[in-house]
Amino acid sequence: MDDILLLKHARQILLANNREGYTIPGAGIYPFQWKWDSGFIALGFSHFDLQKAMTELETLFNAQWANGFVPHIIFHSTAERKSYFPDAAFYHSSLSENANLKYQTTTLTQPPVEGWVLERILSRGRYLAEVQSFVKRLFPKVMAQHEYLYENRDPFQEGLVYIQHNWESGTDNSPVWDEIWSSFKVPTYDFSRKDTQIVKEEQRPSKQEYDYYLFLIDLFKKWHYNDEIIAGKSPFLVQDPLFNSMLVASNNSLIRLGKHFGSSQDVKRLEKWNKKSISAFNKKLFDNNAGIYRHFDLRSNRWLDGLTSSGFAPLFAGIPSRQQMKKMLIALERFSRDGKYFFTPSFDPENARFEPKRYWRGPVWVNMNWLIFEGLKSYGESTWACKIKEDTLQMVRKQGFFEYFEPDKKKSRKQQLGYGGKQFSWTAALIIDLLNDKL
Ligand code: 2M8
Repeated sequence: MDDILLLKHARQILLANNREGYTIPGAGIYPFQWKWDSGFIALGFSHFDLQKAMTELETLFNAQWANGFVPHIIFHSTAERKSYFPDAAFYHSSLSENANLKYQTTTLTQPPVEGWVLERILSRGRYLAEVQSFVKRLFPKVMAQHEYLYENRDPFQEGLVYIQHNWESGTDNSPVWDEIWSSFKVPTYDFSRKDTQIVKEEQRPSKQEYDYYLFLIDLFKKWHYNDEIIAGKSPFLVQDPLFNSMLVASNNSLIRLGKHFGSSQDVKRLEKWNKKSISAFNKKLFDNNAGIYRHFDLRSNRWLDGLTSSGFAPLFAGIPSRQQMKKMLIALERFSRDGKYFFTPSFDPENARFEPKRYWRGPVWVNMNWLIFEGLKSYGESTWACKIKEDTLQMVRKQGFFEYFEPDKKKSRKQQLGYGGKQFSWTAALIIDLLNDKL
Protein backbone atom coordinates (compact mmCIF):
# COMPACT_ATOMS: atom_id res chain seq x y z
CA MET A 1 0.00 0.00 0.00
CA ASP A 2 1.50 3.37 -0.90
CA ASP A 3 1.63 6.21 1.61
CA ILE A 4 -1.18 8.25 0.08
CA LEU A 5 -3.51 5.29 0.40
CA LEU A 6 -2.22 4.55 3.90
CA LEU A 7 -3.01 8.10 4.96
CA LYS A 8 -6.45 7.91 3.43
CA HIS A 9 -7.20 4.66 5.27
CA ALA A 10 -5.95 6.09 8.53
CA ARG A 11 -8.25 9.09 8.26
CA GLN A 12 -11.19 6.87 7.36
CA ILE A 13 -10.59 4.77 10.48
CA LEU A 14 -10.58 7.80 12.77
CA LEU A 15 -13.76 9.10 11.18
CA ALA A 16 -15.48 5.72 11.35
CA ASN A 17 -14.60 5.36 15.06
CA ASN A 18 -15.69 8.92 15.83
CA ARG A 19 -18.92 9.25 17.84
CA GLU A 20 -20.69 12.32 19.15
CA GLY A 21 -17.83 14.26 20.76
CA TYR A 22 -15.37 11.40 21.24
CA THR A 23 -13.69 8.52 19.42
CA ILE A 24 -13.74 4.86 20.43
CA PRO A 25 -10.38 3.02 20.35
CA GLY A 26 -11.83 0.14 18.32
CA ALA A 27 -15.30 -1.10 17.36
CA GLY A 28 -16.54 -4.12 19.29
CA ILE A 29 -13.71 -4.48 21.76
CA TYR A 30 -13.49 -0.89 23.15
CA PRO A 31 -16.86 0.85 22.68
CA PHE A 32 -16.35 3.94 24.92
CA GLN A 33 -13.89 6.79 25.39
CA TRP A 34 -10.47 5.90 26.82
CA LYS A 35 -8.27 8.58 28.34
CA TRP A 36 -4.82 8.22 26.80
CA ASP A 37 -6.25 6.88 23.54
CA SER A 38 -8.09 10.20 23.25
CA GLY A 39 -4.78 12.05 23.51
CA PHE A 40 -3.25 10.14 20.58
CA ILE A 41 -6.50 10.36 18.63
CA ALA A 42 -6.68 14.15 19.11
CA LEU A 43 -3.14 14.37 17.76
CA GLY A 44 -4.16 12.41 14.64
CA PHE A 45 -7.24 14.57 14.09
CA SER A 46 -5.22 17.76 14.52
CA HIS A 47 -3.70 17.07 11.08
CA PHE A 48 -7.02 17.29 9.24
CA ASP A 49 -9.84 18.32 11.58
CA LEU A 50 -8.80 20.63 14.41
CA GLN A 51 -12.37 20.88 15.63
CA LYS A 52 -12.57 17.14 16.28
CA ALA A 53 -9.15 17.21 17.95
CA MET A 54 -10.33 19.88 20.39
CA THR A 55 -13.71 18.27 21.03
CA GLU A 56 -12.03 14.95 21.87
CA LEU A 57 -10.18 16.53 24.80
CA GLU A 58 -13.05 18.80 25.88
CA THR A 59 -15.31 15.75 26.16
CA LEU A 60 -12.71 13.92 28.20
CA PHE A 61 -12.25 16.79 30.62
CA ASN A 62 -16.03 17.23 31.02
CA ALA A 63 -15.82 14.00 33.00
CA GLN A 64 -13.01 15.27 35.25
CA TRP A 65 -13.69 14.83 38.98
CA ALA A 66 -13.88 17.54 41.65
CA ASN A 67 -10.32 16.78 42.83
CA GLY A 68 -8.73 17.05 39.35
CA PHE A 69 -8.66 13.28 38.74
CA VAL A 70 -9.42 12.22 35.15
CA PRO A 71 -11.00 8.74 34.81
CA HIS A 72 -9.68 6.27 32.28
CA ILE A 73 -12.97 5.21 30.65
CA ILE A 74 -16.04 7.38 30.12
CA PHE A 75 -18.98 5.06 29.50
CA HIS A 76 -20.83 7.45 27.16
CA SER A 77 -22.99 4.98 25.31
CA THR A 78 -25.77 3.22 27.19
CA ALA A 79 -26.49 1.07 24.14
CA GLU A 80 -23.02 -0.51 24.51
CA ARG A 81 -23.39 -0.93 28.30
CA LYS A 82 -23.42 -4.71 28.17
CA SER A 83 -20.64 -5.13 25.64
CA TYR A 84 -17.66 -4.37 27.90
CA PHE A 85 -16.58 -5.75 31.25
CA PRO A 86 -15.96 -4.45 33.90
CA ASP A 87 -18.74 -1.94 33.29
CA ALA A 88 -19.79 1.24 35.10
CA ALA A 89 -21.89 -0.74 37.59
CA PHE A 90 -18.85 -2.78 38.65
CA TYR A 91 -16.82 0.37 39.37
CA HIS A 92 -19.66 2.11 41.22
CA SER A 93 -17.78 5.42 41.06
CA SER A 94 -20.27 7.30 43.25
CA LEU A 95 -18.69 5.54 46.24
CA SER A 96 -15.99 8.19 45.93
CA GLU A 97 -16.79 11.58 47.40
CA ASN A 98 -14.98 13.17 44.44
CA ALA A 99 -16.81 11.42 41.59
CA ASN A 100 -18.33 13.42 38.75
CA LEU A 101 -21.94 12.30 38.97
CA LYS A 102 -22.89 13.61 35.54
CA TYR A 103 -20.88 10.84 33.86
CA GLN A 104 -20.55 7.10 34.23
CA THR A 105 -16.83 6.52 34.59
CA THR A 106 -14.22 4.19 35.97
CA THR A 107 -12.31 5.08 39.12
CA LEU A 108 -8.83 4.53 37.68
CA THR A 109 -6.79 6.92 35.59
CA GLN A 110 -4.25 6.54 32.73
CA PRO A 111 -0.98 8.22 31.64
CA PRO A 112 -1.31 12.05 31.68
CA VAL A 113 -0.63 12.77 28.02
CA GLU A 114 -2.98 15.74 27.70
CA GLY A 115 -0.45 18.52 28.45
CA TRP A 116 1.83 17.68 25.54
CA VAL A 117 -1.12 16.91 23.25
CA LEU A 118 -2.49 20.38 23.99
CA GLU A 119 0.80 21.95 22.92
CA ARG A 120 0.83 19.99 19.66
CA ILE A 121 -2.75 21.00 18.88
CA LEU A 122 -1.80 24.62 19.45
CA SER A 123 1.15 24.27 17.09
CA ARG A 124 -1.29 23.30 14.30
CA GLY A 125 -3.65 26.22 14.88
CA ARG A 126 -1.54 28.85 16.58
CA TYR A 127 -3.19 31.79 14.80
CA LEU A 128 -6.79 30.67 15.21
CA ALA A 129 -8.70 32.44 17.98
CA GLU A 130 -10.76 29.29 18.53
CA VAL A 131 -7.67 27.18 19.18
CA GLN A 132 -6.22 29.80 21.50
CA SER A 133 -9.37 29.99 23.59
CA PHE A 134 -9.52 26.17 23.67
CA VAL A 135 -5.99 26.01 25.11
CA LYS A 136 -6.87 28.72 27.60
CA ARG A 137 -9.92 26.72 28.77
CA LEU A 138 -8.08 23.42 28.98
CA PHE A 139 -4.88 24.67 30.62
CA PRO A 140 -6.30 24.92 34.20
CA LYS A 141 -7.99 21.52 33.84
CA VAL A 142 -4.76 19.80 32.85
CA MET A 143 -2.99 21.69 35.61
CA ALA A 144 -5.61 20.42 38.12
CA GLN A 145 -4.93 16.86 36.97
CA HIS A 146 -1.20 17.28 37.68
CA GLU A 147 -1.98 18.82 41.05
CA TYR A 148 -4.17 15.82 41.88
CA LEU A 149 -1.33 13.44 40.96
CA TYR A 150 1.41 15.20 42.89
CA GLU A 151 -0.79 15.72 45.94
CA ASN A 152 -2.45 12.32 46.13
CA ARG A 153 -0.15 9.86 44.39
CA ASP A 154 3.23 10.78 45.86
CA PRO A 155 3.02 9.77 49.53
CA PHE A 156 6.76 10.22 50.19
CA GLN A 157 6.99 13.51 48.28
CA GLU A 158 9.60 12.10 45.92
CA GLY A 159 8.46 13.71 42.69
CA LEU A 160 7.42 10.29 41.34
CA VAL A 161 3.72 9.45 41.37
CA TYR A 162 2.39 5.93 41.80
CA ILE A 163 -0.22 3.97 39.89
CA GLN A 164 -2.67 1.94 41.96
CA HIS A 165 -3.75 -0.56 39.31
CA ASN A 166 -2.15 -2.18 36.28
CA TRP A 167 -4.88 -0.63 34.09
CA GLU A 168 -3.52 2.78 35.05
CA SER A 169 -0.20 1.96 33.38
CA GLY A 170 -1.75 1.48 29.93
CA THR A 171 0.33 -1.72 29.65
CA ASP A 172 -2.30 -3.95 31.22
CA ASN A 173 -0.82 -7.44 31.47
CA SER A 174 2.88 -6.61 31.34
CA PRO A 175 5.02 -9.39 32.87
CA VAL A 176 6.38 -6.85 35.37
CA TRP A 177 3.18 -7.24 37.40
CA ASP A 178 3.60 -11.04 37.73
CA GLU A 179 5.55 -10.86 40.96
CA ILE A 180 2.95 -8.56 42.52
CA TRP A 181 0.19 -11.02 41.62
CA SER A 182 2.16 -13.85 43.18
CA SER A 183 2.41 -11.93 46.48
CA PHE A 184 -1.29 -12.30 47.41
CA LYS A 185 -4.29 -14.53 46.79
CA VAL A 186 -7.60 -13.54 45.22
CA PRO A 187 -11.01 -15.19 44.94
CA THR A 188 -12.15 -16.65 41.62
CA TYR A 189 -14.64 -14.29 40.00
CA ASP A 190 -17.59 -15.58 38.04
CA PHE A 191 -18.16 -13.27 35.06
CA SER A 192 -18.41 -13.42 31.34
CA ARG A 193 -15.37 -12.14 29.42
CA LYS A 194 -16.41 -9.86 26.54
CA ASP A 195 -12.92 -9.28 25.11
CA THR A 196 -12.25 -12.93 24.29
CA GLN A 197 -15.49 -13.12 22.31
CA ILE A 198 -13.84 -10.71 19.85
CA VAL A 199 -10.10 -11.35 20.12
CA LYS A 200 -8.45 -14.79 20.43
CA GLU A 201 -7.77 -15.80 24.02
CA GLU A 202 -4.05 -16.32 23.29
CA GLN A 203 -3.77 -12.58 22.51
CA ARG A 204 -5.43 -11.34 25.72
CA PRO A 205 -4.70 -11.44 29.50
CA SER A 206 -5.60 -14.68 31.29
CA LYS A 207 -8.76 -15.19 33.38
CA GLN A 208 -6.59 -15.47 36.50
CA GLU A 209 -5.04 -12.07 35.75
CA TYR A 210 -8.53 -10.60 35.40
CA ASP A 211 -9.35 -11.96 38.88
CA TYR A 212 -6.50 -9.84 40.25
CA TYR A 213 -7.62 -6.77 38.29
CA LEU A 214 -11.17 -7.10 39.66
CA PHE A 215 -10.09 -7.86 43.19
CA LEU A 216 -8.08 -4.63 43.41
CA ILE A 217 -11.16 -2.64 42.35
CA ASP A 218 -13.24 -4.47 44.96
CA LEU A 219 -10.70 -3.48 47.61
CA PHE A 220 -10.84 0.16 46.51
CA LYS A 221 -14.64 0.11 46.66
CA LYS A 222 -14.46 -1.07 50.25
CA TRP A 223 -12.24 1.93 50.96
CA HIS A 224 -14.52 4.31 49.05
CA TYR A 225 -11.72 5.05 46.61
CA ASN A 226 -9.85 6.99 49.26
CA ASP A 227 -6.29 7.48 47.95
CA GLU A 228 -4.78 7.73 51.40
CA ILE A 229 -6.17 4.36 52.45
CA ILE A 230 -5.16 2.85 49.11
CA ALA A 231 -1.60 4.14 49.54
CA GLY A 232 -1.51 2.72 53.06
CA LYS A 233 -3.03 -0.69 52.45
CA SER A 234 -3.20 -1.80 48.82
CA PRO A 235 -0.82 -4.54 47.61
CA PHE A 236 -0.32 -2.71 44.27
CA LEU A 237 1.62 0.57 44.43
CA VAL A 238 4.07 1.17 41.60
CA GLN A 239 6.12 4.07 40.24
CA ASP A 240 5.78 3.42 36.53
CA PRO A 241 8.34 4.96 34.13
CA LEU A 242 5.81 5.43 31.30
CA PHE A 243 3.16 7.11 33.44
CA ASN A 244 5.74 9.40 35.08
CA SER A 245 7.35 10.24 31.73
CA MET A 246 4.02 11.39 30.36
CA LEU A 247 3.63 13.59 33.44
CA VAL A 248 7.07 15.16 33.02
CA ALA A 249 6.55 15.68 29.26
CA SER A 250 3.20 17.31 29.97
CA ASN A 251 4.79 19.49 32.67
CA ASN A 252 7.35 20.61 30.07
CA SER A 253 4.57 21.56 27.67
CA LEU A 254 2.55 23.33 30.36
CA ILE A 255 5.63 25.35 31.33
CA ARG A 256 5.90 26.62 27.75
CA LEU A 257 2.14 27.15 27.44
CA GLY A 258 1.87 28.68 30.90
CA LYS A 259 3.75 31.78 29.81
CA HIS A 260 0.74 32.67 27.61
CA PHE A 261 -2.18 30.73 29.00
CA GLY A 262 -1.49 30.35 32.72
CA SER A 263 0.03 32.43 35.49
CA SER A 264 3.63 32.89 36.60
CA GLN A 265 2.64 30.98 39.72
CA ASP A 266 1.57 27.98 37.62
CA VAL A 267 4.86 28.06 35.75
CA LYS A 268 6.82 28.17 39.00
CA ARG A 269 4.93 25.19 40.42
CA LEU A 270 5.42 23.20 37.23
CA GLU A 271 9.14 23.95 37.19
CA LYS A 272 9.46 22.89 40.81
CA TRP A 273 7.57 19.64 40.18
CA ASN A 274 9.65 18.84 37.14
CA LYS A 275 13.01 19.50 38.73
CA LYS A 276 12.18 17.07 41.52
CA SER A 277 10.64 14.47 39.20
CA ILE A 278 13.57 14.41 36.77
CA SER A 279 16.13 14.09 39.51
CA ALA A 280 14.16 11.28 41.25
CA PHE A 281 13.72 9.53 37.91
CA ASN A 282 17.44 9.39 37.29
CA LYS A 283 18.38 8.47 40.84
CA LYS A 284 15.72 5.89 41.48
CA LEU A 285 14.47 4.41 38.23
CA PHE A 286 17.51 4.29 35.90
CA ASP A 287 19.17 0.89 35.67
CA ASN A 288 22.70 1.73 34.67
CA ASN A 289 23.63 -1.87 33.83
CA ALA A 290 20.64 -2.55 31.61
CA GLY A 291 20.54 0.98 30.11
CA ILE A 292 16.82 1.39 30.69
CA TYR A 293 14.38 2.80 33.28
CA ARG A 294 12.59 0.39 35.62
CA HIS A 295 9.29 0.08 37.48
CA PHE A 296 9.67 0.64 41.23
CA ASP A 297 7.41 -1.30 43.59
CA LEU A 298 6.68 0.81 46.69
CA ARG A 299 5.47 -2.31 48.54
CA SER A 300 8.58 -4.45 48.22
CA ASN A 301 10.79 -1.36 47.95
CA ARG A 302 12.65 -2.53 44.86
CA TRP A 303 12.50 -2.63 41.07
CA LEU A 304 10.05 -5.06 39.57
CA ASP A 305 11.53 -7.93 37.62
CA GLY A 306 11.76 -7.47 33.82
CA LEU A 307 12.50 -4.79 31.21
CA THR A 308 9.71 -3.23 29.16
CA SER A 309 9.20 -0.71 26.36
CA SER A 310 7.84 1.66 29.06
CA GLY A 311 11.46 1.93 30.19
CA PHE A 312 12.32 3.84 27.01
CA ALA A 313 9.51 6.40 27.47
CA PRO A 314 11.71 8.84 29.46
CA LEU A 315 13.38 9.68 26.11
CA PHE A 316 10.13 11.39 25.14
CA ALA A 317 10.28 13.64 28.20
CA GLY A 318 13.97 14.55 27.83
CA ILE A 319 14.77 12.86 31.16
CA PRO A 320 18.01 10.93 30.37
CA SER A 321 21.34 12.74 30.08
CA ARG A 322 23.16 12.24 26.76
CA GLN A 323 25.29 9.58 28.38
CA GLN A 324 22.24 7.70 29.65
CA MET A 325 20.57 8.06 26.27
CA LYS A 326 23.58 6.42 24.56
CA LYS A 327 23.28 3.46 26.93
CA MET A 328 19.59 3.24 26.12
CA LEU A 329 20.43 2.87 22.43
CA ILE A 330 22.33 -0.33 23.23
CA ALA A 331 19.31 -1.68 25.14
CA LEU A 332 17.04 -0.68 22.28
CA GLU A 333 19.21 -2.57 19.80
CA ARG A 334 19.09 -5.61 22.07
CA PHE A 335 15.27 -5.43 22.10
CA SER A 336 15.35 -5.76 18.31
CA ARG A 337 17.96 -8.56 18.46
CA ASP A 338 20.08 -7.55 15.49
CA GLY A 339 17.14 -6.69 13.32
CA LYS A 340 15.23 -9.92 13.97
CA TYR A 341 12.43 -8.00 15.65
CA PHE A 342 10.62 -4.83 14.77
CA PHE A 343 11.27 -1.95 17.13
CA THR A 344 10.12 -2.05 19.95
CA PRO A 345 8.67 -5.21 21.52
CA SER A 346 6.72 -4.38 24.68
CA PHE A 347 8.79 -6.83 26.74
CA ASP A 348 12.42 -7.92 26.74
CA PRO A 349 12.64 -10.65 24.03
CA GLU A 350 15.50 -12.36 25.86
CA ASN A 351 13.36 -12.92 28.95
CA ALA A 352 11.68 -16.35 29.27
CA ARG A 353 8.33 -14.67 29.94
CA PHE A 354 8.30 -12.90 26.55
CA GLU A 355 5.14 -13.88 24.62
CA PRO A 356 5.09 -12.41 21.09
CA LYS A 357 1.31 -12.67 20.62
CA ARG A 358 -0.04 -11.79 24.03
CA TYR A 359 -0.95 -8.13 24.33
CA TRP A 360 1.55 -6.22 26.51
CA ARG A 361 3.78 -9.28 27.07
CA GLY A 362 5.76 -8.97 23.82
CA PRO A 363 3.97 -7.56 20.76
CA VAL A 364 4.94 -4.22 19.21
CA TRP A 365 2.61 -1.25 19.78
CA VAL A 366 2.49 1.81 17.51
CA ASN A 367 2.00 4.29 20.37
CA MET A 368 5.16 3.12 22.16
CA ASN A 369 7.14 3.27 18.90
CA TRP A 370 5.84 6.76 18.28
CA LEU A 371 6.90 7.97 21.75
CA ILE A 372 10.38 6.48 21.35
CA PHE A 373 10.67 7.88 17.81
CA GLU A 374 9.78 11.39 19.02
CA GLY A 375 12.15 11.01 21.96
CA LEU A 376 15.12 9.98 19.82
CA LYS A 377 14.38 12.80 17.40
CA SER A 378 14.52 15.32 20.23
CA TYR A 379 18.02 14.05 21.12
CA GLY A 380 19.10 14.51 17.49
CA GLU A 381 19.41 10.72 16.99
CA SER A 382 17.86 10.80 13.54
CA THR A 383 19.34 7.54 12.26
CA TRP A 384 17.73 5.66 15.12
CA ALA A 385 14.52 7.64 14.90
CA CYS A 386 14.29 6.77 11.19
CA LYS A 387 14.78 3.06 11.88
CA ILE A 388 11.83 3.08 14.27
CA LYS A 389 9.68 5.11 11.93
CA GLU A 390 10.44 2.78 9.03
CA ASP A 391 9.75 -0.36 11.07
CA THR A 392 6.44 1.08 12.21
CA LEU A 393 5.30 2.04 8.73
CA GLN A 394 6.45 -1.27 7.27
CA MET A 395 4.52 -3.18 9.93
CA VAL A 396 1.27 -1.30 9.36
CA ARG A 397 1.59 -1.29 5.56
CA LYS A 398 1.94 -5.06 5.60
CA GLN A 399 -0.51 -6.00 8.36
CA GLY A 400 -3.09 -3.21 8.51
CA PHE A 401 -4.20 -0.95 11.33
CA PHE A 402 -4.19 -3.49 14.15
CA GLU A 403 -3.99 -2.85 17.87
CA TYR A 404 -0.61 -4.64 18.26
CA PHE A 405 1.79 -6.60 16.08
CA GLU A 406 3.98 -9.68 15.79
CA PRO A 407 7.55 -8.59 16.61
CA ASP A 408 9.32 -11.20 14.44
CA LYS A 409 10.11 -9.60 11.06
CA LYS A 410 10.53 -12.87 9.15
CA LYS A 411 7.22 -14.30 10.34
CA SER A 412 5.48 -11.03 9.73
CA ARG A 413 6.72 -10.94 6.14
CA LYS A 414 5.16 -14.32 5.40
CA GLN A 415 1.87 -14.15 7.27
CA GLN A 416 -0.94 -11.87 8.37
CA LEU A 417 0.09 -11.31 11.99
CA GLY A 418 -1.58 -8.20 13.35
CA TYR A 419 -3.21 -8.86 16.72
CA GLY A 420 -6.05 -7.62 18.93
CA GLY A 421 -8.58 -5.08 17.67
CA LYS A 422 -8.77 -4.15 13.97
CA GLN A 423 -9.07 -0.61 12.55
CA PHE A 424 -7.56 0.62 15.79
CA SER A 425 -7.77 4.35 16.39
CA TRP A 426 -4.40 5.20 17.93
CA THR A 427 -2.58 3.13 15.29
CA ALA A 428 -4.37 5.20 12.63
CA ALA A 429 -3.84 8.51 14.46
CA LEU A 430 -0.11 8.02 14.93
CA ILE A 431 0.44 6.75 11.39
CA ILE A 432 -1.10 10.05 10.25
CA ASP A 433 1.39 11.89 12.44
CA LEU A 434 4.35 9.80 11.22
CA LEU A 435 3.39 10.29 7.58
CA ASN A 436 3.31 14.05 8.15
CA ASP A 437 6.70 13.98 9.81
CA LYS A 438 9.56 15.47 7.82
CA LEU A 439 12.33 13.14 9.08
C1 2M8 B 1 -6.30 -1.66 26.95
O1 2M8 B 1 -6.89 -1.60 28.24
C2 2M8 B 1 -8.27 -1.86 28.53
C3 2M8 B 1 -8.51 -1.51 29.99
O2 2M8 B 1 -8.30 -0.15 30.19
C4 2M8 B 1 -8.73 -3.28 28.27
O3 2M8 B 1 -7.90 -4.18 28.05
O4 2M8 B 1 -9.93 -3.51 28.30
C5 2M8 B 1 -4.87 -1.08 27.05
O5 2M8 B 1 -4.12 -1.37 25.92
C6 2M8 B 1 -4.93 0.43 27.30
O6 2M8 B 1 -3.64 0.99 27.26
C7 2M8 B 1 -5.83 1.12 26.28
O7 2M8 B 1 -5.98 2.46 26.63
C8 2M8 B 1 -7.20 0.44 26.17
C9 2M8 B 1 -8.04 0.98 25.02
O8 2M8 B 1 -7.29 1.01 23.84
O9 2M8 B 1 -7.06 -0.97 25.99
